[in-house]
Amino acid sequence: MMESSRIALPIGTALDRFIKNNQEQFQYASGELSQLLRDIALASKVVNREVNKAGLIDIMGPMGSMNTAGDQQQKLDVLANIRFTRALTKGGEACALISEETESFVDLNNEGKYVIAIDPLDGSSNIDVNVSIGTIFSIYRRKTPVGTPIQDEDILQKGSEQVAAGYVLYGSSTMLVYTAGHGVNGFTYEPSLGEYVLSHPDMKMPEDGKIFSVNEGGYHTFPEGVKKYLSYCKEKQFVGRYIGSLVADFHRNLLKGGIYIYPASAKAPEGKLRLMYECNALAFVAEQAGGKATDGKRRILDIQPKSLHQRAPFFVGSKQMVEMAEGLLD
Ligand code: AHM
Ligand code: MG
Repeated sequence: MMESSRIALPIGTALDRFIKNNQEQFQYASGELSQLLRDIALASKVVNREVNKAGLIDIMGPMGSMNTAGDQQQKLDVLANIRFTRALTKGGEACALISEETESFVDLNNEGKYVIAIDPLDGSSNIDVNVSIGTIFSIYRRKTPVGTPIQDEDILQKGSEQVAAGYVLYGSSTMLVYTAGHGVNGFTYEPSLGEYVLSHPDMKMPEDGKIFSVNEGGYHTFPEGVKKYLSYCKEKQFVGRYIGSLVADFHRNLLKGGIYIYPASAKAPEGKLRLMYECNALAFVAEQAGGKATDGKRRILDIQPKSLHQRAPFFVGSKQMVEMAEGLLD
């Protein structure tokens, strides 16, 4: 049979149209995954509107409650969680949600075939100070038959089993970047149209780069290998850039070439970032763009999660930079 040749869609194509046109690239081309991506995009538009109003109305500041990781919840964290949960529940394609904001997974008690892991609003320390923040999402196919109780094997899947993943960056413009395992595409939100439009087709991370992004406040507690790598970056007079919003730091390095590091430390032996809803999605995007992601010893996507809120040291970015860092770790 003759292979049909795909015509690349032009810059400016609306996200909906792009998803529809690429539907048969999904492993299980049924339209449900496309609908899930559309639900996520829709919820992100609502969150974007709220993020943009944050300085104007009284939705800023701490809630006075803590999330499961012990962080103080911000009103916008909570709002974003509500928006995404509502959109994904209504759609019916997702049967379970794993979120940074809830202790155990949420069973949606439906016939959905997909499991979603989401950090609805990452970079909480930047919410109040008008600095970029993001949403991170991973989509998995459930393993056990629909109609039976959800099991650990549906929830605790390795990153390599993601069928799609991505992020939304609420920055100087709002962008949605995702992969379904066939490269990475970036869409910029056009507020007057209310649409995400293709602005960054087939994104590739530069093989090598000069930007290193790490919170050096904990330097004295970092493993020796990380200290050595940071010395190397400084000897080479690389550029230090750290926003403290994972999505924003990752996105800049994806475009310009760089490495983001959140290492293990004496204080946090497993690092800070959460494997299931922070690291895995960005590791998938990085690899699909030609980059690399490791915990220092293992490929992030190969780590078998044992719990929902498990943490992992995270080294992600341009392939050569990550390999160089890895080579110096014990
Ligand atoms: P959060 O989920 O509480 O927002 O924490 C995750 C964030 C990342 O966005 C960011 O890269 C990192 O924490 C910054 O941590 P630190 O302030 O320790 O540098
Ligand atoms: Mg987070």
